[in-house]
Amino acid sequence: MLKNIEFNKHKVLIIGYAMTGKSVAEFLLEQGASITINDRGDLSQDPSVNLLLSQGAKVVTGGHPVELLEESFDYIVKNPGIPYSIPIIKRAIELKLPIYTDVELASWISEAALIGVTGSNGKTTTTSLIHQFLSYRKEGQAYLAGNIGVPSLEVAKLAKAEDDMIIELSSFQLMGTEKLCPNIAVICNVYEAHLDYHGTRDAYIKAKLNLVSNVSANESVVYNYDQHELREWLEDNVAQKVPFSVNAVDDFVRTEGAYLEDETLCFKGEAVASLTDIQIPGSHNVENVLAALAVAKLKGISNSNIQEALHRFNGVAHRIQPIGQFKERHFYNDSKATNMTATITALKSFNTPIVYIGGGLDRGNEFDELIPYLSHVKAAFLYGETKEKMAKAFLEAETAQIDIKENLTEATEAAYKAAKKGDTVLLSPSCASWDQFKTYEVRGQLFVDVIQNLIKEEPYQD
Ligand code: UMA
Repeated sequence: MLKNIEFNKHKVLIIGYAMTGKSVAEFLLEQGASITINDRGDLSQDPSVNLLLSQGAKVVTGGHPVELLEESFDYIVKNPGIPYSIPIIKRAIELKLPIYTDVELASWISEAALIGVTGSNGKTTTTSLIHQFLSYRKEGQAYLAGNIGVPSLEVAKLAKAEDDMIIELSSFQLMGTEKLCPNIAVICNVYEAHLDYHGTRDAYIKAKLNLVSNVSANESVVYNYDQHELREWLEDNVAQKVPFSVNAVDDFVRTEGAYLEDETLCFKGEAVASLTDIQIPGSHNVENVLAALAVAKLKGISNSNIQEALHRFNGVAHRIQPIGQFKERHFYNDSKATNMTATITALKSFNTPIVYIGGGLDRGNEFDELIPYLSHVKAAFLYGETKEKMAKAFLEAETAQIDIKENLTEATEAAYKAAKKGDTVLLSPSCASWDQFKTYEVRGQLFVDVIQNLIKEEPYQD
C-alpha cells in the first residue's frame, strides 16, 4: 500500500462510527495519527470502541457538540450518511476545515489502479460486473470497495501497484473528495436522487461530477452517451472519452466506445459478446453491461473471458434479484430500489402481471412519476411512512387491488396470497428503508425470509 504520507502528524476528527468511521479510526491509529471519534449514538457496548480507546483514541458520543471544533483538528472525516446540515458540520464549513469521506483518504494511499463507478442507478451491478471481468486479469488482483459495503480504506491498505481497486461511489461519498482521481471513471447515469441530502439537483450533480474533476488526458471516462445532459457536462473534460450506448449509436460511439448493435455487444468496432450472453433481466442491465464491458476491454480482458463472466453473472443481492419461482409465481427482491427511478427500472423489466410491495421513509415527495409504469401492476401492498402517498399514485393508475399494511412482513404475506400463476411478486420499495429498518439489506433479507417461509408453510394448492 501506502504512499508516503505522515499521518502521524495528523489530528483528525472522525464524525460517525459504524462501518466507515470504524475503518477510518483503525487505519489512522495504525498510522499514529491523533484521533477523536464522535457519534450521536451510544457506543459504550461496542467492544471495538473500547479497543480503540485503549489504543489512544478519544471518543465523544450521544451528540455532536459544536465545541469539539475548539480543538484544532487538521481535517474531519465524516461518514457518508451524515448530512451537511447538522450544526457541527455547518460550523466546520464556516471554519474552512476540510471535510473528507473515507474514499478521499483511500485515494491518498492507494497504489492500485482506481476504477471509480458512480451513477444514480445501476452502480452496484456495474461495479460487481467489472469485478467479475477483472478477476480474469493475468497479474494482480481485482478488489471491490466503497458503497457496495466494503469500506475503501480496508482495501486501499492491501492493494498493491499491480492490483485494481474497483470502488462504487455514492454522491454522499463523492461530496467529501478533493484529490480523488480514478484511472478509469464510470458514470452509469445521472438522474435526480437524494435531494433531501443534497438540497438541490445542481448540488447532487456537482457531487457526482467530483468523480471526474481531477482527471487528465491519461485517464478514461466511461459514460452513458444516451444521456444528452451527461454528454454536455463532460464536454470540456480532458480525459479519454469512452461512451457507451444502446439508443444513440453513431460513428463516435462505434470508434471510441461500447454499444449494442444487431443484438451484439461491441467495443470500438469489434463484436465482443451477444445480447443473449446477458443473464440479468431488463434493458437497464444492457447499459450496465456495456459500461462494465468498456472497462474490461480497456483493461485488456479477452472476449471469451467476458462472455464467460456474463454467463456466470446472475446479478447482485437486493437488485432485481430473483429469489425463487414456485408454482409458476416468480419472486424478486429489489430492496435496493430506494428511489422512484430504480423502481421504474424494475417495473419496466417485467411484462408479466406484477404484485407490488413498496413504501418506506417519507422524504417529502409524491409518487406520480410511477403512474405511467403501473399498467401491469394488478395489486399493490403498501407499508411504511409513505403508504398513503403511494396509494394515491396506484389509485390514479387504477390498480385493481390496493392494500395498506403496517409493515413489510404483513405486506409480503398478503402479496404472497394474492399472487396467481404467471404473476411476479416484486419488492421494489421506491423509498429508503430507514423508517423501519437499519439498512435496505436488512429489509431485503426479511422479504426473502418471509417468502421462503411461506413457500414452506403455506404452499400454493393450485
Ligand atoms: N450518525 C451520527 N450522526 C448523524 C447521523 C448518523 O453520528 O447525524 C452515525 C450513526 O449513529 C451511525 C453512523 O453515523 O453510527 C452511520 O453512518 P453511515 O450512514 O454513513 O453508515 P456506514 O455504516 O458507515 O455505511 C456507509 C454507507 N452508508 C450510507 O451512505 C448511508 C454504505 O452505503 C456503505 O456501504 C458503507 O459506508 C461502506 O462504504 C449504504 C447506502 O445506503 C449501502 N448507501 C446509499 C445508497 O446506496 O443509496 C448512498
